[in-house]
Amino acid sequence: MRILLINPPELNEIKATKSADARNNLVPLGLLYLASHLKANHDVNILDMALFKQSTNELPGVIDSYKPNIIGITSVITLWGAVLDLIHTAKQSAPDVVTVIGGPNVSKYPAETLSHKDVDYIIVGSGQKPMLELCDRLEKHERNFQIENCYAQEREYHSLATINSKEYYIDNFPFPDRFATPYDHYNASISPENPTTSMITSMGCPYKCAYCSSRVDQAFQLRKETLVVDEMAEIEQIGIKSILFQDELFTMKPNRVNNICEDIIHRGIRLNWSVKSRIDSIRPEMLDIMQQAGCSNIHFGIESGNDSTLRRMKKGYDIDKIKKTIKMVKASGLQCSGNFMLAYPGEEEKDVLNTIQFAVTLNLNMTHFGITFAIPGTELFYEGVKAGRHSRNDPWSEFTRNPDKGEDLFKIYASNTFNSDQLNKFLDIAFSKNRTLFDLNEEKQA
Ligand code: B12
Ligand code: SF4
Repeated sequence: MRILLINPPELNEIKATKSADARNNLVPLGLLYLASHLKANHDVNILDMALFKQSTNELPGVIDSYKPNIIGITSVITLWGAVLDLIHTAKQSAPDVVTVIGGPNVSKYPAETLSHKDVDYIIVGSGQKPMLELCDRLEKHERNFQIENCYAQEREYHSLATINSKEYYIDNFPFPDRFATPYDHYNASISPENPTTSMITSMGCPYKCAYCSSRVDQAFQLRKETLVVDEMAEIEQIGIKSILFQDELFTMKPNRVNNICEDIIHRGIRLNWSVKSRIDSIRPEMLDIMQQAGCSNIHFGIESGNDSTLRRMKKGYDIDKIKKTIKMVKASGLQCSGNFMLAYPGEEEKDVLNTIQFAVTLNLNMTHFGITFAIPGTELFYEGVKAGRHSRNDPWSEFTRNPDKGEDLFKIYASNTFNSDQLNKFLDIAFSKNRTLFDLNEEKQA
């Protein structure tokens, strides 16, 4: 079978932040994982429309020349409108093509997703195993089958019981196929050298922050340390210079961090890399060896400058801890960057401004701000439903059936205290007072 995997364009994206346009070009890692697994039995092509800033009307040309039997599209919540556009366009230009949607956005609302008749299948959770089985069965012209974690148009839904079973552990599958897209086109401003690729050493997160979909979507799994370093060696051989580790929490287990770093040093791997971390999971003894092994930056989900908000978020740390950790990391010579959420439910204007000012005082190498929105399935989302904060009972259900393309997400933001003008003003202030991706990009180009 010929399978076309698509990373949707960010053209009609609903923006929860200002810096979406200044984003870097990052590899669609989930699709690279799928490609390496599927290509054992099938011919696979990835169309990275985000990288090449392509529009939906360029899809028929690609379908004409590649003639795929199956089109698989990845989805995040803010690109749902673009995903549906692609699906409709695909079916219009090739009515026999089988369409499959996967990725973080499809798990919560299978019925709503399949209310779009052009969607033939959806796959929830890790896609490698069910997608391969689906493609194999379709190749044999089978029609009546049940595949775990795969929902079909106009059929009974299957149980999701195995979504997080051991079978879906990432180490059971081949490394991502980094030649499936033009690896030398990907870059990140935070990387000292490009090209940059992404990698994961774990999936999911054991913490329980109220707004985060990680614990809802994915059981926590750690990869084997030696395989992590094997993959890094492969990346270095390709000629890639930097890695962004996309794990939610690279630094959670100090021993593991130490073992990985020692192995990197021992094997003489010379790559730059950066990680994401929690404020309370950094141990001083990690910082030296991480730097020796090539780490240049730690990105923290700091989120707020208010203790009361941090408590409502269930972050498990306070402002004092944030200050101490940032000071410690900076003193080690590593760069620090941070993420902040504005307009968390319960916040008044002074709290939002306080978070912005707090970010200024931390003087990070890069800061990023977004307006809080309630991702389906999270505690914050259910709190909002209970408190009647959303204009409808479950706005995402309606959104999945009928996304309002071109409009912004403000009407379904988590807080109902501020209007869109106020929220935009907060973003303007936050981005103008802090060093953001825009500044980093400008500095790199200069
Ligand atoms: C890197 C990243 C980004 C990058 C994306 C760049 C890129 N090309 O990957 C950037 C910085 C642009 C980004 C932006 C945003 N992100 Co983001 N991001 C991530 C992050 C940290 C890593 C993604 C990753 O590589 N995962 C590892 C791979 C292996 O897993 P995967 O992508 O899920 O793929 C597997 C399965 O989902 C499935 N699958 C995926 N696609 C498909 C397709 C088919 C056909 C099939 C069958 C299966 C399948 O199989 C894959 C292999 O097992 C995740 C958190 C995480 N650790 O996963 C958040 C995450 C995906 N992001 C999230 C969000 C909310 C956003 C933003 C909306 C934030 C914002 N407020 O602006 C924007 C969306 C804009 C956009 N255009 O994507 C949420 C998604 C929630 C949701 N339900 O949609 C996540 C899960 C974080 C979280 N815990 O809340 N993000
Ligand atoms: S916000 Fe970060 S630490 Fe909290 S649950 Fe999500 S990934 Fe884990």
